Amino acid sequence: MFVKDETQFIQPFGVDLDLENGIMLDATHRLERRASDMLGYYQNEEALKQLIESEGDPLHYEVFECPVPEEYGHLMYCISTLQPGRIGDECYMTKGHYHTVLETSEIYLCLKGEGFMMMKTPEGEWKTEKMVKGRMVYVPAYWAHRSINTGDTPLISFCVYPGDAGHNYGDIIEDGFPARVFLRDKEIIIEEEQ
Ligand code: PAN
Ligand code: ZN
Repeated sequence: MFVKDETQFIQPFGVDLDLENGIMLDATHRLERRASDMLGYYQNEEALKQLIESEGDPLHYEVFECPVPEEYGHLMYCISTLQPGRIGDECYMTKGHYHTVLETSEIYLCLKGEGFMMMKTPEGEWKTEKMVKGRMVYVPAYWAHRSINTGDTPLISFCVYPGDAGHNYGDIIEDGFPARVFLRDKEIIIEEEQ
């Protein structure tokens, strides 16, 4: 048999995407992150708590996925839709993560909206890449990544990464990223942490 142990044999399939609204129509998994899931991530925690109280814990971002074996050789893919808004004057962002298997990369194709991909290495080097409709960002192996929405519409991306990559959120909860993105007087400001 030509099939190896570490990689399941599955049937080919197709998936319909609503590119306008950032929805994967046949998605079997929809991961939802609300404002309360973001406690501890923003600089102005008080502003986040106020938002949760006054707006009833609004949706922050969602990820649509189809099940593919989480194994070497397969490719995970998803649509990630990040709402627009500010906590204080810090732009809405995803939690961000390293891949558990650090030597795995990811492609983000931006379908709508605008913002940044914030990336950092375990040694603290950091880099931002502009995300805008039609632009692709390559997140190389070893780089933690977080999307940030600087616009006033949802930031929608299609992502592809190795099936065995996994997600490590713990290191970001502990150390954060070296820089944050703010919108002040309509100007985007990328500020390094002290
Ligand atoms: C993406 C992200 C998605 C949500 O699918 O998981 O945009 O962001 P957080 O994982 O930071 O909450 C990806 O990078 N997968 O590897
Ligand atoms: Zn990733």
